[in-house]
Amino acid sequence: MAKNETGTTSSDELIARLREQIIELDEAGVEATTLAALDAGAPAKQIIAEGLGPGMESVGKSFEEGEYFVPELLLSARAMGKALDLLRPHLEGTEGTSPGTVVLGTVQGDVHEIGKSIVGIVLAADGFEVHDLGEDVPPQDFVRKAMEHGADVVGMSALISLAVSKMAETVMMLKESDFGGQVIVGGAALTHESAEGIGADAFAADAWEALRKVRSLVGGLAT
Ligand code: B1M
Repeated sequence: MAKNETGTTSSDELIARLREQIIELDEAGVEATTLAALDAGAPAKQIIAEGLGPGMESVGKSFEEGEYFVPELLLSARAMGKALDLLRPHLEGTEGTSPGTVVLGTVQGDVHEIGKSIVGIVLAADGFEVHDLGEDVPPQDFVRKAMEHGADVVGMSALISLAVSKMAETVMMLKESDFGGQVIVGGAALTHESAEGIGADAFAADAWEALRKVRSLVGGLAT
């Protein structure tokens, strides 16, 4: 790894290393490099968007190509989780009045929770009151929790194609209930078009777009 004139590794190089360490399933390396990247001044958002995220993308490709199997997916997810724990304090911190309440979860039949958790962390960092229901959440739980917390927005994530029909069912149940708020969806199984097709009010491709859209949905700082 190249070092600059002062003998330190640049944050860009550390982020590139992080991408490789996710692919190599090197959990200890991922933790050490995440800390080093933070020390080198890299923003947590950049570490996720340019290091960890692309690393996971590559792991997914290797899985598709039959080079990696479920145990490798689990190891990459564990390394990503450790890195997120280190990054969380650098994404959180807004004090004061909450701009709104969000109930969040991964839909029934889908256990992928990393992207959804990043969305939750980013929203909480902006001051939103976030109730994360976790993964594999049945439609009726989304409705019950949305009503219980008086949510302004329900956010749902789906990564596997088979879960999209459950998401559609959940959107329909929310719209037919007394929940008067809005619904945002995201995750690799969705597109702008399919989100519209299942009746969601908004779609976001990543956590930061989700933040802009949620702000806009609650009538705050629209983009
Ligand atoms: Co699985 N998996 N997996 N997996 N897994 C995918 C999703 C897959 C694309 C891999 C592949 O084939 N290329 C594929 C789905 C194919 C499909 O249906 N189209 C797949 C499969 C097939 C499976 C199993 C069926 C494998 C099996 O058992 N044979 C199984 C499914 C089980 C189930 O859910 N019922 C399975 C299991 C798993 C693990 C449990 C091993 C593990 C998850 C562990 C965990 O989450 N704790 C896992 C993993 C790690 C992956 C990949 C490699 C990585 C997912 C990830 O965390 N990405 C994934 C391949 C890939 O995505 N390229 C894959 C990083 C994360 C930051 O990105 O979640 O997309 P993502 O979130 C992004 C955006 O999508 C967006 O913001 C985030 C970034 O800012 N976003 C939102 C997400 N949610 C949002 C909500 C919003 C807005 C934006 O608003 C509310």
